[in-house]
Amino acid sequence: MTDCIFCKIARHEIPAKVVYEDDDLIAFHDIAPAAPVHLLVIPKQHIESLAGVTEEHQALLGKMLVLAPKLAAEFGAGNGFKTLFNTGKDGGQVVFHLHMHIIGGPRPWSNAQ
Ligand code: DGP
Repeated sequence: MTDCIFCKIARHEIPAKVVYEDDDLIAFHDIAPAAPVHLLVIPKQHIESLAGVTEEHQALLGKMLVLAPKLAAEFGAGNGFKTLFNTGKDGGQVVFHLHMHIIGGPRPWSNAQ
């Protein structure tokens, strides 16, 4: 999906503050952070949302989850963080490329996200 903003970030066609990258995943700072630490982890492969995953994506999703505590600790949220997948319009999803939010860091910050 060439018009997808996160696909463009994954292809380095538009800038992002990238914090991690491998063959399958890329992680970068959220443009509108909801907490001192707010990272997004996305698969490079275009998957619309968690509602679009199948058994073939199990390893990819596991890889995203295993990465979360490592990035959280590295970027200052080692004392606690939330992982969040907004899924679908009613789930508050705005960008329709699967992404995992990592939100945390020293309080106070709002739980609204
Ligand atoms: P949501 O689809 O509601 O789960 O959240 C999408 C998130 O993506 C939102 O927190 C803002 C972030 N975002 C949207 N566009 C960009 C962008 O171009 N660059 C970066 N770094 N983040 C973005």
